[in-house]
Order: sequence, then structure tokens, then C-alpha cells
Amino acid sequence: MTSHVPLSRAAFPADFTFGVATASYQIEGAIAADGRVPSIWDTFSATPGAVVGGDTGEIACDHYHRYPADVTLMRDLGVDAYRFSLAWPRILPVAGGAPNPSGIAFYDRVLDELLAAGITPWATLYHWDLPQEIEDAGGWPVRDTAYRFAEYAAVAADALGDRISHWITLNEPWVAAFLGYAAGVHAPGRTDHAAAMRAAHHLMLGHGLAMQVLRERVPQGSHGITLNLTPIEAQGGRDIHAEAVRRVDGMANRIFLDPILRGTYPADVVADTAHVLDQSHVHDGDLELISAPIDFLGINYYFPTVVATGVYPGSAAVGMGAHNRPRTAMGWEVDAEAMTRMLTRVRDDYGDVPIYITENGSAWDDVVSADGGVHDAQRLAYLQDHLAACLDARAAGVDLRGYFAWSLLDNFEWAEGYAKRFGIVHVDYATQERTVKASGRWYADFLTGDER
Ligand code: IFM
Repeated sequence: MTSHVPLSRAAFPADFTFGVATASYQIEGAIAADGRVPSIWDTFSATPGAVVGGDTGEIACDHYHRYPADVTLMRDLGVDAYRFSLAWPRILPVAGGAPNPSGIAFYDRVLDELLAAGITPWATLYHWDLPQEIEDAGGWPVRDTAYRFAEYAAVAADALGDRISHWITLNEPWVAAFLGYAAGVHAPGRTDHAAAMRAAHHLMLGHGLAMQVLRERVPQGSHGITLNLTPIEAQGGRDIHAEAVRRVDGMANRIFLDPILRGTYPADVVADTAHVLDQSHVHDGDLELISAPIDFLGINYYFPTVVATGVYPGSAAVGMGAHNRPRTAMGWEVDAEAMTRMLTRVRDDYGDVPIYITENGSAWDDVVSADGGVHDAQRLAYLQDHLAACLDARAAGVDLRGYFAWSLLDNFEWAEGYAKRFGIVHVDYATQERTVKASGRWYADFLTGDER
């Protein structure tokens, strides 16, 4: 435990939001139900070799049909809020076409259940399930996609804005742009660095346009964006790696923080990538739109990143390092204090924006014991340590207002398929039975003040 402040709900302000998070493609299933059209993840996961085990989101957690029981589960956990994402391919299947009433009706039903259970809905507009038709027209590397996204945002806001109080435009644009279009390990599986840089900008533009839409159509709501941020550490803490730290911090963190919170792209990132593309895709007025005020910054934190500068003197090459901390089943190093450092860094460098941890959690090789329980001591310790890190950040003056555990349920972990489990609730995919893990039981006790 990192904190010197005892860990209890009472140590947080009364209005601190505690929640759980999920995303549409990872839990819903029902990919062809009620007028939903294919997304890039349907196509990608059907590509041989793209996803571990050949897994797809076809059934996932069958949340599309089991949402009443899943909301009851959340009510029993005692969460204040539920962060989920809306599936663009359900709500506006054809770009420029008509909204899909049956797709929207699914979210009406989910919202009815949530509000009846006293749970505040937090909706993410884009958690990576781009309609395939829009990818076929060029996807995020094409400017038009930002405008298509704004159209979809308007439909969603008009249909659901009377009941959704908190809106998140994008989840983790870094992943969508760079894992999807440069590394090719996420949908749509492209490997084109210039396309990825353009995608990053058009995601930002889409965010700016969607913020405008949300301000106009849901003026009473609270609106922001979620970035995945990772503190960058020099291997062994050595100064020789400072150049690698600068480069990776630029491409991982500042490339999104700067346009949103400062209205510029970092000059060093622009210089570092000048051999890949020029800035002609950034039009006059884009950065003003992108940097319009947000009500909160959502941060997804999982792990710190360790880097090292290349082997030859003067080489700019960057290598990944390690600091030999314990690792989760994803291979990610565990360090809760690094989350506190990252939060204070955002405050120090970008000022006092209200922050929510919109995702934090860990995958472990869970075992269902003979007693039927999942005694996930490592996930429980991770949860406790990161909640303590939230208290440390608050004690350091960070305006941190909430924490969402990733994830409510074990689910489709993208390229890792169902092999990696992040849930505080176990899902038996053969039967769809849910079992609250020890971490989930502790979270419930913590939320009701019964934690030990
Ligand atoms: O499962 C993902 C989620 O969709 C986005 N943030 C990270 C999680 C764990 O990899």
C-alpha cells in the first residue's frame, strides 16, 4: 500500500464518484441484432490470426440480452456510476442515413434499468467500434470521418441526452490511431505511420466537433474525453535515456494532452514526425475547436512505461525497458505510485482540470476454486493500492473526482480475445454465469463502508 491515508470510502469526499466501466463491443454480443451493422472489430476479429484463439465479439458477455441482471449486479455492488459505450453501428448504421430506432431502443432499456437502480450513466461515444462502411471510405485517416462522428454524436445526444448526464467523446484515441493504423494489432489492422498520424488528428477533430454538438444538445450535461496516459520512465533512472523519454512521452501523452489543453501540437513531436508527414492535414481553426474547454479529463491508467535510448551513441532509436516490478497477466508492470506521479504531472503541466480515472484495473490468471469462488488476491491488492494512490493524488492537490474500475465483467479483451480477464465479476463464457470475485466483494464492502 502506497498511501499514508487509511483506505476507506470515508477518506474520499462524499461526492467522489465510484463506478465500474465496460465498452459496447467487449460485452454486448448480438452483433447482427436489431439493425446493427458490422464494425471494424467484426471484420478484424474474423481475420485469421488477428485475435488470440480466433475469438470474436459475436456473443461476448451477451449483455445485449442480460443487461437487467448486469444492472442488478452493479446495484448490489453499490456503485454510483456506470461507464459504458454506445455502439455507433447500432445507432447510426449508415453514414448520412436515418437513425436506427431499434438500436437506440436498446440503450433506452439500459438507461431505464440504470436510473431505476439509482446508478448514474456515463456514456462514451466512441470505444473503437467504427462502422465498417466508414473504414471502407477511408476510416480515421480521412477528415470526413470526424464529420461523420459528429453526425452520430448528434443522433445519440438527441435520443439519449435527456437521461445521460456525463458524456465522453472518445476512449483512448492513442490506441485507436496507433494500434489500429500503425502497429496493425487492433482494428482495422493497418500499418501506415502517416495514416496513423492523420487518424490521431481526425480523432481530435472528431472530439472537438462532438464537444460542440454535446454543448448545444445536452447543455446541462458534463462532457469530456478519455485518454490513456502512461508515465514514461528512463531505464534505471539514467539521464542517458532522457531523449527516449522525451520522444515516447511526446507520442504517448503530449500528442493528445497538448492540443486538448493547450491548443497546439507539441513542436518536438511535429519535428520528430516530419519525415513521416507534413502538417497539411491540420486545417486553420482545428486546434481552436479541439481545445474548447472540457468539463473533465478522463484518464485510463494501467502501467508505467520504461524506455531506453538506442545502443549507438547519438542514435535516436528508442527501446522498451523494464524495471522488474511485478507484472499482470498482460505483462504490464504494476506501480500504483506511478499513477499518483502521472496525475500530479498532468496538474503541474496543464493546470487544474477536473480529472476522473475512467479506467483502472488488472488481468490475472483467475482460477475458479472448488468452493465456486474466484479468490483474486492480486487484483484485489491492485485495486486497493490504486484507490490509495487516488487519495495520495488528492492529498497532493489534484482535482481528482472519481474512479471507475475496469472492468465490471470479464470481457473481450481485443486482440487478446477472452484469454485475459479484467473483471471484478467472473464470466463463465460457456454458461454466461456471473460470479463476483473477491475483488468485487471487497469493492462492494468498501463502497458500503464495510471494508476490512
Ligand atoms: O479493455 C481495455 C479497454 O477497452 C480500454 N482500456 C484498456 C483496457 C484493458 O486493456
